[in-house]
Amino acid sequence: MPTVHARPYDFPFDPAHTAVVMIDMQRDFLEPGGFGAMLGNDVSLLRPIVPACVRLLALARAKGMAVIHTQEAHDAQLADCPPSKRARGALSCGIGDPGPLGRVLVAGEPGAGFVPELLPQPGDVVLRKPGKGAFHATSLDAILHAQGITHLLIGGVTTEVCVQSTMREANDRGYECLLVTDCAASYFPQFHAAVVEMMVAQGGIVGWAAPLAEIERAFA
Ligand code: C5J
Repeated sequence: MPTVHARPYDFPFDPAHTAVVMIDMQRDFLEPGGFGAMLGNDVSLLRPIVPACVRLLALARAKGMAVIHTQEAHDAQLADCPPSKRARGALSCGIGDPGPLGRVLVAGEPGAGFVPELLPQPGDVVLRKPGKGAFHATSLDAILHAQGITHLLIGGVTTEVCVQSTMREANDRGYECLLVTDCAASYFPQFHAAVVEMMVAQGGIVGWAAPLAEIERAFA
């Protein structure tokens, strides 16, 4: 069985029961003119992880692991967007408003789409989610159960928001989770680093963490 030399200790996993969960690698978070930029962030800080994410997805497909892409987006009527979420930040151009990448964070609009390097491929699961955690108001738990998935390799953006929320939700549901550290990023590098420490502290209270090279090495 492949075993990742991870923090806080080794992480063995069976690829047949493991999914790579790629969180919200959408234009709305990575490109100028999207939701992340509307919030005042320097979106260029997220792009450096794209090549590693491409490698992680290629490895997953080559080794028979399930691939799940999550997508934070709302329906056109914003019926699944709590008013509190829409109001947050008091943005002049916020969720549902027309922006340079189409209506902000709305499914089917250009901004809600994935960055071109990470487009879903046949066989991948695409999971739209209205919240930050990927288990909230979605069928993710049922999808994972149906496929016999017990272990998750998690990447995406942003580390301290949707990635962290999802990893905590997954941990509480009994999944063994490893955060792929160089496949996740934040607009705040110090938050990324802090989340990694939080996850692995106290004997891996939320899970494990390792860079992609250690996952590749586990298969070597
Ligand atoms: C945020 C996310 N940051 N995908 N979403 O609003 O982390």
